[in-house]
Amino acid sequence: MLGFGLPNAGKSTFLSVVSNARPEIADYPFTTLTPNLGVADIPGAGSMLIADIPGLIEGAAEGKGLGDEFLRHVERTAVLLHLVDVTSNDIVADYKTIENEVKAYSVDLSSRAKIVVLTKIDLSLPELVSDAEKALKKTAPKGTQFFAISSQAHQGTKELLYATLKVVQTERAKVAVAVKESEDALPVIRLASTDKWTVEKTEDGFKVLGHKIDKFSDRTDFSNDESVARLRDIMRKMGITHKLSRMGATSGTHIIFKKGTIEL
Ligand SMILES: Nc1nc2c(ncn2[C@@H]2O[C@H](COP(=O)(O)OP(=O)(O)OP(=O)(O)O)[C@@H](O)[C@H]2O)c(=O)[nH]1
Ligand SMILES: [Mg+2]
Repeated sequence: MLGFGLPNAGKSTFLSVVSNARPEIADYPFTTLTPNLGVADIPGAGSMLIADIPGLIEGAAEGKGLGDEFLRHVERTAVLLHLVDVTSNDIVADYKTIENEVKAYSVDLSSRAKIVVLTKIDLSLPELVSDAEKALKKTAPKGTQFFAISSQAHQGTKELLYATLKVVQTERAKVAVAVKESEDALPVIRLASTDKWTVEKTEDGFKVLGHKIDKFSDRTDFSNDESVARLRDIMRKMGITHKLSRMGATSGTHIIFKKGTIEL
């Protein structure tokens, strides 16, 4: 399971309360600079590996803040916990900011099981917590599970752990992807191979290959601006454009697909 959210949302505090990890916690953004891992033992139910990643901000997919590179840890987790600070002035905006950044990430995570967690409820009032939950329910996809917790007061944390483990176990059974035993014997779910892509620098530009992107590029009419614009959009959404820029491609650089070439 992996917890993500805006900086200061209470991710590391949650990890410290439910697992053996002792991450740094502080009342300012970007306390966590590299991911923290912990194991949560859930009496009578099992145990679960938990990852706490640095906070994401708007523009993370383009490298803002600490960027989205830590989201790669998401690729190995069955369940995502999106933590939202209930004391924020605009909870729905916070939620949307993070969801948009995750959407812009190179791997399609839309089908990954997700639980939304309101944090720090000891600092709020029950009716405000319930209002926040109602507002988020309108925005979140149907069927999303919601929890409200206070890590500091140990309120709701146990219930959240049990529910998360249940989803982890369901996903393990359901998801038809490779499952291997990791060193500590915790099952790890791998990224579906169809979403993977590679970028290779050649003499003429950059070659882009991958099951899904090949399908899109095969359907592209390379002589039609609109069709090429659509391909560019897909490249951006899959994170390929981001990778290309990091590798030194600039506007005008040739990007070579199986059946045609475009300029970045
Ligand atoms: N009152 C209260 N404060 C909390 C709770 N959870 C976290 N905090 C406080 O919120 C602040 C941020 O907590 P962190 O756990 O460091 O937040 P984070 O999401 O890991 O932040 P980054 O690593 O910067 O992304 C700290 O001052 C915590 O003490 C809670 O349940 N109740
Ligand atoms: Mg942290």
